[in-house]
Amino acid sequence: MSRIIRATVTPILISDPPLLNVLGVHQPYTPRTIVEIETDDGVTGIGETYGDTDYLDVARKLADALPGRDLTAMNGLYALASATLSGATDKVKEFDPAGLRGTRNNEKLIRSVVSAFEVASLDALGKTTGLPVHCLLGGKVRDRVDYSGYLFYRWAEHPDGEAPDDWGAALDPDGVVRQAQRFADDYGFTSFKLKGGVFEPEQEIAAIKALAKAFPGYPLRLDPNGGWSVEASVRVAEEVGDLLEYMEDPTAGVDGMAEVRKRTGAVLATNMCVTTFAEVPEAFAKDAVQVVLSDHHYWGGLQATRELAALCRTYGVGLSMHSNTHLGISLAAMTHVASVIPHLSYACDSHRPWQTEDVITEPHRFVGGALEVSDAPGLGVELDRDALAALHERWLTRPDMRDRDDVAAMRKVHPDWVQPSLPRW
Ligand code: GKR
Ligand code: MG
Repeated sequence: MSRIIRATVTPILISDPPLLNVLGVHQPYTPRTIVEIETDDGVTGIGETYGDTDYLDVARKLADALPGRDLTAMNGLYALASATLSGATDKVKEFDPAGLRGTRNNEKLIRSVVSAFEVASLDALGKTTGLPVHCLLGGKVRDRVDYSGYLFYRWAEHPDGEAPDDWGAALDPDGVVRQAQRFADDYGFTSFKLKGGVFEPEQEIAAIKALAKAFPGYPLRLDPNGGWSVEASVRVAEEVGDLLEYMEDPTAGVDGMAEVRKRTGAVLATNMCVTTFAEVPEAFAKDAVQVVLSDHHYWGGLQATRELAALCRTYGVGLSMHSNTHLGISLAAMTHVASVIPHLSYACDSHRPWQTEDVITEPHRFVGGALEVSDAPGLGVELDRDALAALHERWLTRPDMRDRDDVAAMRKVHPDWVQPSLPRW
């Protein structure tokens, strides 16, 4: 039995384009946490999760508690992390400053941290046994995992010119179609999700119509992060419902979602009103969501994602996959878990094409809009230590970017900007 001799937590800042959403705009750098777990066999496993200060604090405490434990004791990680947190419960109210991922509570914070340690443990266990992570999860049911091209309204550059890229602006239907075309040309995506909630619904309806015209038959999704009232959601469903494979969080809250469903019959997906196990019963009973977007980070890891999948399957609810700004370790974990869940029948989301940096030696490349599922031991990716050191150095020198704050970033351009209360429209 392998024992953990050391766990290391490294905070990093990765560059991020000025992507717009209902709350504001992404900052030029966004925090992530990289976890390494070393065993007495001389093996190191790696994991990745959110990097905002509250996550980092819990991750550091959990890392300190790990040496001496059995590598396979992954089911005990949540209890261990909870124990390290006791007494600090007030602090975590603020743990999701972006406010785009639903409930904020201790459980979700702990699960988000635990996920990186579970993934690192599985990576180490896979390297120890010579088995890929998907085998440790019962074996893949597909060799390739489809991803959707994740389109964003965006500015050409950040106000201070930091973290530049060559994508240009996308602020109208033509810009969105141009962006989708580049995604299709470069990565072969055959479905698209547009992050909405940025402009009035009518403008976003026009963008969806333009996408449908430019890419006939492609599955499309629109996600305003709960930015619309029930009335606005019904209007959007009437206008473009038949062009969308699902509407993602058109409105905030289970009751609003249930009403939109009742009035339109539209397929509704969420990564906002069902993000913890406690939220499942009410939402399913009210028929508020027909597709849950899993996310192994905040659901608590790869095994927890399978538990969610079983619940959804039991209640006839579909499963898709949510993403947030992330790098290749998370993408590898997402791909392994997506490969083992038979009824994950939608293309997964990934922000990864927006990131120009990575902490793995061979960053993934989407081909035909998909990634091959690796059969190499563990996750099948290697840590690039030079890159990790450089991104950590940035974290050290930029304390102003250590917590994601889309509202503050927007205020740099629009000084009067305050966090919009939802619904915006
Ligand atoms: O990156 O701006 C963003 C997204 O809005 C992200 O924060 C969301 O959590 O991608 C997410 C979503 O699907 O809601
Ligand atoms: Mg969403």
